[in-house]
Amino acid sequence: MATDLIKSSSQAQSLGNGVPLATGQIPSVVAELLGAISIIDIHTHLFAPSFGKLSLWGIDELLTYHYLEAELFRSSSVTPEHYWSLSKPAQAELIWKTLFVENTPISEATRGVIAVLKAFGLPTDISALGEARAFFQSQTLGSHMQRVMQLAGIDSIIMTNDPLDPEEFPIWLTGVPPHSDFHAVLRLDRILNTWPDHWQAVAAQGYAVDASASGKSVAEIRRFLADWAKRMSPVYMACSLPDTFEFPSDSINGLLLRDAVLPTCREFKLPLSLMIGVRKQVNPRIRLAGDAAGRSNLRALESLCLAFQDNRFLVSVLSRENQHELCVYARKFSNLMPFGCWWFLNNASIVEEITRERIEMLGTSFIPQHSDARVLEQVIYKWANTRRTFSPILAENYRLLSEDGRGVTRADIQRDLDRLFRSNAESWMDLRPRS
Ligand code: FIX
Ligand code: ZN
Repeated sequence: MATDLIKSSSQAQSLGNGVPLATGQIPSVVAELLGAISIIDIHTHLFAPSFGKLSLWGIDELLTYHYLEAELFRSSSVTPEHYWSLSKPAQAELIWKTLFVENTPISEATRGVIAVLKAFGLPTDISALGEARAFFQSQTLGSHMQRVMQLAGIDSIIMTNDPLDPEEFPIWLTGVPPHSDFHAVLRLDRILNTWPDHWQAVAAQGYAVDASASGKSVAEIRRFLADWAKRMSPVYMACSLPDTFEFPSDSINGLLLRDAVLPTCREFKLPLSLMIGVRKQVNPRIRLAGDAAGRSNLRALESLCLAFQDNRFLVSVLSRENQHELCVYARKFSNLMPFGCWWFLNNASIVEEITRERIEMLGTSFIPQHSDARVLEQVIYKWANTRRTFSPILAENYRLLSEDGRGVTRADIQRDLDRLFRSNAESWMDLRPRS
C-alpha cells in the first residue's frame, strides 16, 4: 500500500502531476483538464434512438425549443394561437426570422443555436437556415448522436421517463433495448402533483387505485412503482415540485411521498430527485414556455432529510433565493446532494454565483450542473457554456488555496473534476449498463 502510494506519487511526480503548479499555470491546467473530462449528464429530457420520434434532434427542433418560443412572443406580434397553428418548419422559420435575422441572437438560448451551427462548421449568418436543414437531414441518428456526445464531452445521458406519458409508456411495455449511453429515470410528476387527473391512467394499467388514493391505493401504487422500477431499471426516481410544496402534509402528495415513493426508493436503493420551485403554466397560452419559478419554503426539505435518513435526495431548486439555504441544508444532511443550476438559473451570471457559494460551502461534494437538454444537439452548447463559466471559478479557488499556503497539483485538479462531474453521480446512482 505505502509503496503503491510512493510509486503513484513518484509516477505523478515524474508526470509532473504531483508537482505544485505555479499560480499562473492553474487557469490553463484547469481549462485543459475540464475540457478533456467526459461528463455524466444527470438530468436531460433526451431519449435513446429506440424511442423513435420522442428523440428530438436537428435544426427545427433546436429553433422551436420552449426557451426560444418564450423569447419569440416577446419580439413578435404573432399570437400563441397562430403560432401553434403553424407547422414545425414554419414555426422554426418564424423563430429564425424574428430572433436571428430581425434581432441579434444575444440571449443564452439563441447564442446556443449559433454555437451548435459553428460546432458542425455550418454558417451562422442570417442565411444559414437552409444549409443547416440540409446538413441535419443528411445525418443518421446513430452516428450523429455519437458525434454530438463527443463534441459535448459527455459519455452518459440520463433521461426523464414518465410511466404515464401516453406516447412513452407503450414503448416501455413493448420493450426498450438497453443502450450503454442512456439511463432511465422514473419520473413521478403526474402521480405526486396531479393525482386527481392521472389516477385513472394508473388504474388503466391494472392497479386498483381510486381518486382519493384511499383503501389499498397506496399498496397498489407501491406495486405500480415496483413494476416500473423492474421494467426501467431507473438510476433514480424524480419529481418536480411546486414552490408551494410542503412536507409533511396531509395532501395526497404528502401521503404518496411518505407511504409509496420513499419506501420504494429504499427498497430499490434509488435516490429520489426533487426539483423544487416551479410554478406550472402561469401562462398556459405558451404551453411549455408558460412555466415560471417561485421561492419555496425549504423547511419541507429539512423535514424530509431528517425524517428519512435512509433515503437519499438529489435536489435542485429553481429560485435564485433558495440556493444559499440549499447549501446550508447540504451541510446538515449527507443524504442531500445538491445538483445543477436548473432552467432559468442556467445563465452564466447566476451559474457563477451559485457555483462560487457551493465551492465555498461544500468543497467538491456537489454536482455542479446538468444540461436539461430537450433536443440532442443542445448538450454541445450547454456543456461548453458550463465549462467556460466553471473553469475560472475553480481556478480562482485554487489560486486562493495556493495563496493560503498549499500548492495545487494537476493530480488534485483531476481528482476534483472527476468527483464533481463523475464520481459524485456514480456514488449516488448505479450507472452500469443494463443487460
Ligand atoms: O421539470 C423539469 O424537468 C424541467 O426541467 C422541465 O419541465 C422544463 O420544461 C425544462 O425544459 C427546463 O429546462
Ligand atoms: Zn428537466
